[in-house]
Parts: sequence; structure tokens; C-alpha cells
Amino acid sequence: MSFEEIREEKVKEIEKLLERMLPKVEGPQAKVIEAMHYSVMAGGKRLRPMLLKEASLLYGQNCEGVEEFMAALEFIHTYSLIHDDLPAMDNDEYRRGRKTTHVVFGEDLAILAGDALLNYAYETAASAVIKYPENAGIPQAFAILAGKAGIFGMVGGQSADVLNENRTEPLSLEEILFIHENKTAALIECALMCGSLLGGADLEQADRMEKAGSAIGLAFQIQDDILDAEGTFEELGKPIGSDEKNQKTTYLSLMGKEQARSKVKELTEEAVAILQEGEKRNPFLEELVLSLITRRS
Ligand code: GRG
Repeated sequence: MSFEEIREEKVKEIEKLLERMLPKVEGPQAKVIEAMHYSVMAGGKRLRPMLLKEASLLYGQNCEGVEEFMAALEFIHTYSLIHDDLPAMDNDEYRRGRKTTHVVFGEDLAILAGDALLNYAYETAASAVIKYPENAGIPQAFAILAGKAGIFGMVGGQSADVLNENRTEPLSLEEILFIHENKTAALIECALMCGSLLGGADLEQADRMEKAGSAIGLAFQIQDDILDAEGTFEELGKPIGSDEKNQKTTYLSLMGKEQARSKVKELTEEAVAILQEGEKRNPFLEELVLSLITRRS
């Protein structure tokens, strides 16, 4: 099987897992649970749960708690997308090729579906703490999950991004890097760190994963900026050109296309080199990271 075929198989497995982990659409809360399903099951690359699983394989096999943390991380990612699309934030109509959650279910239910997913993520991860008391990596992974999603991670980055939106002077490179490191890279670092810890990595090894995740996250965001400038609606599942329309400072607008492209390549190679430092290699993980340089969606 080609890399692409293997990746597609893995995406299908992750989707089955997510469907299984979500609460059943029933009871008085059925509508908000339906909104949770609508958003989580809308497709997407499933990059974060995939990275988490592959990082666990660098240290162990069929590690306890991996499935719960894969689902929890994708639930957190999906909540962030629902809230980011709201009228109070980006006011976007399309995501993953479908109408956004607030357009379909209304703003009130979209806010609640996001809140519910964030909470359900912790409920799901906590179930692993209880179920597998012998895996010492689980409480550590739990702390990383909460931290990387929060004010010193994704929420912190998103807050800086939102507050800078109406500024007339462009952001500095340092400010852009702070936003990217937190808004985008934090969840990618989380994926690699949690996966490695669940697989039995020690804290030093998890720190190395954090460095790889930081490089991948920044490369991922710069590629996102490039795609926003030159991708298509069909590729991205959402309108393009939003950064330029909103006169948003990005790494691309500050540094230009050539520098942006070479930075994506440099950071990706840096990440792969870190992944190759350990005792065990995971060729699929390395190829997955390299594939992000040329991703079109
Ligand atoms: C609302 C707290 C809060 C945070 C929102 C995720 C996010 C933070 C904003 C979305 C906008 C954006 C460009 C974020 C950067 C990260 C990013 C590129 C997210 C999209 O992730 P993909 O491409 O999406 O992995 P899929 O749909 O493939 O899962």
C-alpha cells in the first residue's frame, strides 16, 4: 500500500473511533449532541489524533489510554473550530466543506456544542485515568492535554490573535510567532507529547517531542497561510483569501512567499531529524510530517 492509502485507512479507523466515543444522540440534550456529531464527523485530516497514535508507537504497542486521548484531542480541536467560526470571532460560513455549526444549529447551540466537546474531551481522558491506573503516563498526559489547550496554549494564542485583529500597524515577527506557537502548535505538541507519554516515554523524551511538535506546528501554520493565499475552495472546504481580505499580518505577509516556503521545509526537516533521534523509528510518522510540506488541504 502507498503512504496515501495507509493514511486514508488510518483516517477511517480514527473516524470509527470518534463515532464510538461520542455520546449517543438521545435524551433532552439530543439536539446539542447532534451538533457535536455534526462538527466532529464533518471530515478533516485527523492530523492530531494520528500524530498522537504514531508518537505512542515510537515507545510502545497498543498503549492503554491512547484511544481515549486521540478522541479527546480531536474533540478539543473541533470545539476550537466551532468557536473560531462563530460570528463573534471569524464569522465563517463554511468549514470542512460544510456549513459551519452555528449556521446549521444556531449560535446558541454552536456555543454549547463547543463547550460540551471541550468538557467531554476531559471526561473521555479522565475515563482512561480510572480505567488504566497502572499506566503512569496517563496522568502526565492529562496535565499536558489541559495545559496545551488552555490559556498557556491554544486559548492564549487565540486571545492574542483576536485582540490584535483591529490593530492598524502590522504585527512584529515575534508577535506572529507567539500566536502561531500557541494557537496552532500547542495542540500538535500536545499530540506528540501525550502519545509518547502514553507509550512509556520519560519526561526528557516528551520534551523532545514538544520541540518536534513546535516545529511541525509552525510549519503547518505557515503552509496554512500559503494555502489561504493560493488554494481553492474545493481543496480547503472553505473560502480562500480571508487573511488578505481581513488585512491580517501573517508570516507569509511579513516574509514573502519564497521565505515562507523555505521556512516550511526547514522546520519540517528539523522536526523529522528530532523524530529520528530516538531508539525506535516510525517511518509512517516521518512521512506524515514530510507530507505536510506539500499539503493542499
Ligand atoms: C476558539 C479557543 C479557540 C481557538 C481557536 C483552531 C483555532 C483556534 C482557530 C482556527 C483558525 C486557524 C487557522 C487555526 C490554526 C490552526 C489550524 C490551521 C486549524 C485547522 O486545522 P486543520 O487544518 O483542520 O488540521 P482539519 O479540518 O483538517 O481538522
